[in-house]
Amino acid sequence: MTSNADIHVEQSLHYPDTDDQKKHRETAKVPSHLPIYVQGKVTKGFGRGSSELGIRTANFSNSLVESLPPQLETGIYYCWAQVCYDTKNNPDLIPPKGDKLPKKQPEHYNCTKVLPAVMSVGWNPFYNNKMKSMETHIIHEFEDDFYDAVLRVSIVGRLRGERNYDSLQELIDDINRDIVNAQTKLTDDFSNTCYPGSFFFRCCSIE
Ligand code: ADP
Ligand code: RBF
Ligand code: MG
Repeated sequence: MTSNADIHVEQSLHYPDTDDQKKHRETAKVPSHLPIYVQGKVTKGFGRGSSELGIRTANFSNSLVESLPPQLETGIYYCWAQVCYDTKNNPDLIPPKGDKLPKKQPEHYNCTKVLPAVMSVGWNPFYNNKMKSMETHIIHEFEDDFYDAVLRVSIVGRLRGERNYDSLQELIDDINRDIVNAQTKLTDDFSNTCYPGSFFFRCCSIE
């Protein structure tokens, strides 16, 4: 069993570079403050991801967003993500079945494998939001919602800044391009150094 002592903590972390990361940082051209590791509970937003965009995004709490390091500028990022389901205190949460759940698990939790993701950090200029948000779309089909589960994200690299659009379709098209670009970026050597076992647990392997 793996320790789950810190699983509830809402936090962002920056670990020193591993030797592997040092080696690949030059070619990947990611800024020195990345990757940033963030974990926190999945909270409710405006529900627009599913109702308007058809692209759901798991939102972090306002307090977690307020505690982000200032170096993390607003924009769109490619990431690694993992969802952890508290099977003891939140039995209504239904973890995905099959090979998305590695066999070795921490006590009282079911954690998915580490999955590719895209993230938006900012004020969503298209919607002119009043609060800054941090929203992650995991590039995986989930059968069920996972509000209240713990989401862990390793923010690997920035794709672009936030934009405004003349139509909803242009926003959707850009997000779909981000998803394709993220999938390509996440195959590079640096990205592959950004899911260390210390954050995601050793039990979870890449998809
Ligand atoms: P909200 O505004 O409440 O965040 P969304 O319409 O963006 O609502 O839907 C987000 C919710 O959908 C997440 O909190 C999660 O429970 C669920 N969900 C299902 N599949 C995914 C996915 N692939 N990526 C992110 N969230 C997902
Ligand atoms: N909102 C914007 O207003 N402008 C953007 O450029 C933008 N890019 C996004 C890119 C990705 C990959 C994702 C997941 C979201 C993006 N959003 C953007 C946020 C989007 O408006 C938000 O997810 C929905 O409002 C649902 O909360
Ligand atoms: Mg959302």
